[in-house]
Amino acid sequence: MPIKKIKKIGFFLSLFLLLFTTLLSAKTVKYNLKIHEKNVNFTGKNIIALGINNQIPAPTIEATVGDTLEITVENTLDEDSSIHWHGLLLPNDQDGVPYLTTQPIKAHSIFKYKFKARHSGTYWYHSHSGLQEQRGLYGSIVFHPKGGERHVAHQDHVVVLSDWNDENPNQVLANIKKDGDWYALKKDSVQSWDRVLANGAQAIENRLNTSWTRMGPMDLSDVGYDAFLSNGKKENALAAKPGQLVKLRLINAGTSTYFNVEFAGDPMLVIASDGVDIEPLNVKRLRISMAETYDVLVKIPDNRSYELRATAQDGTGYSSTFIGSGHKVFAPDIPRPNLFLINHSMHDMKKMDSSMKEMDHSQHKMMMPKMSQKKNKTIAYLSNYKNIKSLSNTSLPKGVPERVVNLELTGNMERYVWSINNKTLKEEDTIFIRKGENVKFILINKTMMNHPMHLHGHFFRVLNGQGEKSPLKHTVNVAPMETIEIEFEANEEKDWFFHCHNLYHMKNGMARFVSYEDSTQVTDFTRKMLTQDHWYYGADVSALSQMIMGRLRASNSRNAFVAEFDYNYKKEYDVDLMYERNFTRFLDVYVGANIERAGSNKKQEGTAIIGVHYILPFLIESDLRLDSKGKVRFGLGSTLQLTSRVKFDWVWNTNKEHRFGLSYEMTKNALLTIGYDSDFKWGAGLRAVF
Ligand SMILES: [Cu+2]
Repeated sequence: MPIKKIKKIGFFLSLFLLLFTTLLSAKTVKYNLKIHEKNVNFTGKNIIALGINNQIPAPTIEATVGDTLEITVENTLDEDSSIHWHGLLLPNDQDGVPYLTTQPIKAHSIFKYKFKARHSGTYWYHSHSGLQEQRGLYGSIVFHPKGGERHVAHQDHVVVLSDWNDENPNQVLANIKKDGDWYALKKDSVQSWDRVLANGAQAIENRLNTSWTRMGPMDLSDVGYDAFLSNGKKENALAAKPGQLVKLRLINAGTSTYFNVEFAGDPMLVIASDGVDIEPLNVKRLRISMAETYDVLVKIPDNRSYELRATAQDGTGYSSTFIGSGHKVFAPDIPRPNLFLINHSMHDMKKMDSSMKEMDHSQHKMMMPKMSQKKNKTIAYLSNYKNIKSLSNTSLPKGVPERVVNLELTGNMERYVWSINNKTLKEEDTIFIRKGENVKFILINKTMMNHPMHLHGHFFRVLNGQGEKSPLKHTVNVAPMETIEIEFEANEEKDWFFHCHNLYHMKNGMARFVSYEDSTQVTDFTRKMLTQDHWYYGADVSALSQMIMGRLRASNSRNAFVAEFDYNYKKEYDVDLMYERNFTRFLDVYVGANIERAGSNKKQEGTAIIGVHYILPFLIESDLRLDSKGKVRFGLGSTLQLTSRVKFDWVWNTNKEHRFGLSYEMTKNALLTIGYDSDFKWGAGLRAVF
């Protein structure tokens, strides 16, 4: 046989063998997941949570790239559920966003997901229905690369971080709807004036600056949690021998908590972000946003047990994993951040970063020979993306059309409504894109909170100054007042969810559909099911020695029905009934009626009223109203938080009416109050908020 022909046969034979072995090694991986109610006790109290296969977190889904996953999910709950595979590239109808991409898994029914593992890394899955994620429906995903892991370690574990509240999440949401600062007292993070003064001139200047620009004081989280968990426990132990290298796949499955992760031993080597390998970074403290994942390597130096501690960013608690054997070595305590000394302009955020100086870690090479790097530097605190570099060139295709979309992240803390370009999902639902173009999102955070923005079904590049090596991610945090640009290749089809991964922000409007423009699957029904605008109720009623007064309110994201009343024991009363429409963070317009019985003749009088509420600098609320008798009334009022439990309320108007009072919060629902009213004079009593 001529050599040429033998070569040819050899070529085809090896091609065939390659194909054959690939087919042989690519297998179908099956999982059965059963969603059910589960009794838990994280805090000493028995609570009914939600689990999968009797676990919180749910079982790890593990596969190798090329495998086909068949995951049967059985929903045993009395309500709908769903599973979203966070960070995975997969067919649109497997993405698990109920009504948008996949039908919800109805109560007491089964759904079979089937998709291929297309890329390696650490990902996770969670319910995308209601607030079920907060109740325990989350688990990890590990996809191994075909040829083995890039970084070989002696051990490989997932560490799923989460936040837990004994209170039902729907009640949590109802509370923060009443008052965005509802949990500040529980967290001991009330930003009262006594604390501002105690923090000195800089704190006073910050507060005056922010209130002049009509911003409320910022907090790092809205919810006060009862526990923080690593793999479903406050404390875990992982056995490891001295000298072992341990890979930890960190996943933040918290619904509204950022974690600062620190290891008690030498700095961690961060090797992947959101499932994608990066140029390794030595990091002492790592900030992980909701829904992000980071892979890190740690080394166990000796016969002791080293703590990996994940501290909630607001400093209200932590969970631990002790790795090794023997005596415990603790990670350092992270002091609670001083919110009074953080100024939130872009400029100052940068100053903060650079103040966390990079420290030289010269002994590092000796301690951990296998983990040493060319650049022998340790980042003291990795809290943003500027040092993260992709291993490969991530540039988008050249010479294709580019679409730029400006997205302002906006919100109204007073009403607890979150939005994009000042519109909730209900008010504006779709960002249209076209297949084949490069899409750039410019994310401009106009609020005092962080927003971890997540795009389904795509990896985007974070334009962090690393050029061709800009990292690929599926979730990017945008800090208060910060602007971040991301870009991606529009190479999918249909519709994908894009939203803030703070569950409470998403639920209150900070979300969009990113739709390929020829897609027809978003219907009126989709909109009806996904953009429900729930009504919330609140009451604030005082029973005082001289009068009874209060305010009842029913509201959704833009509308409110409000009743304000006072009544004294001379049977005089004054009632305002109003329908209020919200336009901007600062402006509401209302119409309604005033019913009054007062003065010497004690005759009841009714008038129609129309007016505006407008927020002035220093967060003073103004009220300008006209009644059907042609009378104009102008009023002002505000609340000053004097100490963490004492507040001072005042109102004044051009009818020569005024009222002021001091209230002491015994609990969030019950207050003692003392006050003066220009008509009804001094009195004291009880105030109830519910
Ligand atoms: Cu958010």
